[in-house]
Amino acid sequence: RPRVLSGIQPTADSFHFGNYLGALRQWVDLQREHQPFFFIADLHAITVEQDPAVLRERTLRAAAQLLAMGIDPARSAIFVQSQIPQHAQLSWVLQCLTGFGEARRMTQFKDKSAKAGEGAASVGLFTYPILQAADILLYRPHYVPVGEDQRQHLELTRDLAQRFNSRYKKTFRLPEPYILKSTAKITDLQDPTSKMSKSASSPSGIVELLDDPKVSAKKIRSAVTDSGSEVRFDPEEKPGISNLLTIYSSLTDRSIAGLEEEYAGRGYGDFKKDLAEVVVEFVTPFRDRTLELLEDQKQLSSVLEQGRQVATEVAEATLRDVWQRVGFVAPA
Ligand code: AQP
Repeated sequence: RPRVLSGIQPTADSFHFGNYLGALRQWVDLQREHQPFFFIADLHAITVEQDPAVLRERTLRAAAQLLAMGIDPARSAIFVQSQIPQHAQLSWVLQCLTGFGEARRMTQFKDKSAKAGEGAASVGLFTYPILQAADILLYRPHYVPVGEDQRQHLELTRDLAQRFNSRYKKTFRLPEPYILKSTAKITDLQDPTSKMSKSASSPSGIVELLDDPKVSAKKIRSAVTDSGSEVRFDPEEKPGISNLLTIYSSLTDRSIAGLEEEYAGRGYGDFKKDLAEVVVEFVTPFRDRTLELLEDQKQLSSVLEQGRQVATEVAEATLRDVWQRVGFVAPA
């Protein structure tokens, strides 16, 4: 079975609709016919300051949410990145293959460091995409399911894999991004030309899966819409309505054309009211299930331990090849 790998940062109390529709839903679907490795990216989380107790808590909440959305530990290895030391070790080798200018071109770093203010961004935030390349290449996956914002990092990953392979010996598979066009960029409910993002969106622009469902419904009902009154998919002219149509369509598996037809002549109010109900129906059981899973920390730890063991086996084998190819002397 082809391998897939992806990760998510434990940097909020809850995943949001961008994370879920852009990436996590594909994780769930892909596990049927692939061999998945899914990790909680706590090493990435500390590229910006984190409270240690909160980080620990959020890591477990992330694991519970993954299980609640249908990641099955019998099919997928779910693990915590910091428990596999090979990620940081491979990252060092890849950093030594990355040009400074090449790293500086990463747009996510440019955006985030600009926000942090002159000189305030950490070196970790700068080298983040290289750690991400290591996360991926260690497991030699075929596909990496992510949102559109990760495409450039995936390209860097492929470049580094190719560079290592040609400088030393073919070691890494060149992974393909797996980006679903329809949900590649879920946008902010209040600013529908920007992506929904935990660090950039205002509270009313972002729907969190673990929020009180009533609050989420209200956010949908007060989402910014566009001029006119026609429910029509047109991301250029109607970014707000198009984003809501995307969310509606992917939560219900109904086609956008079918939804346009259903709401023809009915105006935005009806449409948003119905979508708010769809959202409530989705998040309510998800939230209950997550909270239930969080009650049983023993079970969560055992899922993560099982994942750690599977991941370690693969990561150790890859790193052994890398160390040998780079020219490091093996211990006697
Ligand atoms: N708005 C989005 N639309 C589609 N996909 C998205 N992803 C994130 N936002 C959207 C995808 O979610 C996965 C997890 O990404 P992450 O752990 O890097 O989460 P994140 O980037 O921390 O989420 P945010 O909200 O985007 O955080 P900030 O604001 O800190 O950058 C990835 O596959 C990502 O593509």
